[in-house]
Parts: sequence; structure tokens; C-alpha cells
Amino acid sequence: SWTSFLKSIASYNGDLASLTAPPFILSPVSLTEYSKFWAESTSEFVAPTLEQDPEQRFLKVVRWFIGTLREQYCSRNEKLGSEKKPLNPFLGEVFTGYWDNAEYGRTVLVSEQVSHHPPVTGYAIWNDDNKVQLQGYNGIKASLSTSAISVRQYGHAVLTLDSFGGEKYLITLPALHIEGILFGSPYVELEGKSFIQSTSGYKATIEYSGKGYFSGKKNT
Ligand code: HC3
Repeated sequence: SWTSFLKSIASYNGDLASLTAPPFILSPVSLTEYSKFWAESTSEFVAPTLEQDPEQRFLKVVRWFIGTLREQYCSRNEKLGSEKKPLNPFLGEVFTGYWDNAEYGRTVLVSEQVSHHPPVTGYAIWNDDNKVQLQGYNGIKASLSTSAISVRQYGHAVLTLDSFGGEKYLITLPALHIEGILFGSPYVELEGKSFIQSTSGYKATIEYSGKGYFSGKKNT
């Protein structure tokens, strides 16, 4: 069935959600759930709010962001053996949740599918005790090459710290490619750059590199 899946890729129309993949590569998890990866670590999510110095605060934001990458992009590969195809949520589908933390209070998540074809998810995550909130949306545009699928993410996230006059951090999302398709065990690698720009004036550029043909290591 993997071979017929590879053949069906030939008629790919640009919308990954419309590709019918064989059952063993399908995940029961809806794309709306992926928003939770932004705040799996409450302590890192609220850490910037505890810093008085703007430069240190910015570094805490960068540290939190980098800390989210593993769950966002590698966790399925590590836990399930390969990247799976998530369920394409129906329009208006909502995923909600919260994390309770003895030290940092409650962090709340609301994630909603705002477009079905192409899939676009919007989300808000906030912790009122520490006056921090994250809002964003993301969609994907994909193209096929001989052995990989290249995915560009569009959308962005904005982190707001109310304790510091509503200081904001605009976060762009990295491009990725899905490798291992020919062998039936897809995994994600990040590529290119993403940026974090703060209203405090600081800016970070994060560069992603992966395993090349001759050298390099997955997701460095
Ligand atoms: C490309 C992707 C769906 C989108 C996933 C996103 C971009 C969603 C938002 C999250 O915050 C970050 C994220 C992480 C992984 C991205 C997924 C990786 C694979 C999946 C494709 C639709 C699956 C294609 C699998 C195949 C080739 C077997 O059909």
C-alpha cells in the first residue's frame, strides 16, 4: 500500500490534507492538538515574565521557543517510530485544555480550525497569574521533490507580556521537509531560518540545519 501511496503522490494537488495515506502512517491526533506544544513546559512559558532586564527577558523567550521545537517536530518520530499524518480537523473544530502548576498557576489553551482546505489552525494560550499570552495561527504550503516533501509554514505567533507594558514578541515559523518517504518511515527536519522580533528592540535569528547527503546530523 505504500507503493500505491507513492504513486498517488504523482497526482498531488498542493494540499497535503487531501493525500490519502495508508493506515499505518495515519495518526488519530487532530492538527488542532498540535498547538499544545507551545506550552508543554509551564516554567519555560512563564519564565520571561519573571525577568526585569529586557535583554535577559528576550533570552528567556528565545530559550522557551527553542525548547518547544522538539515536541513540535520530533516527538512523533521518537514516540511512534515515524512521523504520522495528522487528522485534518473540520472547520470550527476546537481543542481546549489547561495545565495546572503549583508554582505558576493555570495555563489555558484554546485551539480552533479556522480553515479546512487548506488546513489552518488558530490558537490562544494564556496564563493570567503571570500575565503572559500567546496568540497565533498556522497553515502549510507543500511541494514535492523526488524523495522529500517540502513544507513552508505561513502564519506567526505573538507572545505578549502584560507586566511589561504589553511587550510583544513576533515569532515566525520554520520551513520543514519530510524525509524518509521512499522507505515508509517519514520524519521531519527543519530548514532555513526563523525570527523573533521584540518591541523591546531585540531580534533573534534561529538557523536550522539537518542531515545532508554526506554529513550533518538530524535536526541540529
Ligand atoms: C506537515 C505535517 C502537518 C503540519 C505539522 C505542523 C506544521 C502543524 C503545526 C505545528 O505547530 C507544527 C507542525 C509539525 C509537524 C507538521 C506535520 C509533519 C507531517 C505532516 C504532513 C501533513 C504529513 C504527511 C505525511 C505523509 C507524507 C505520509 O502523507
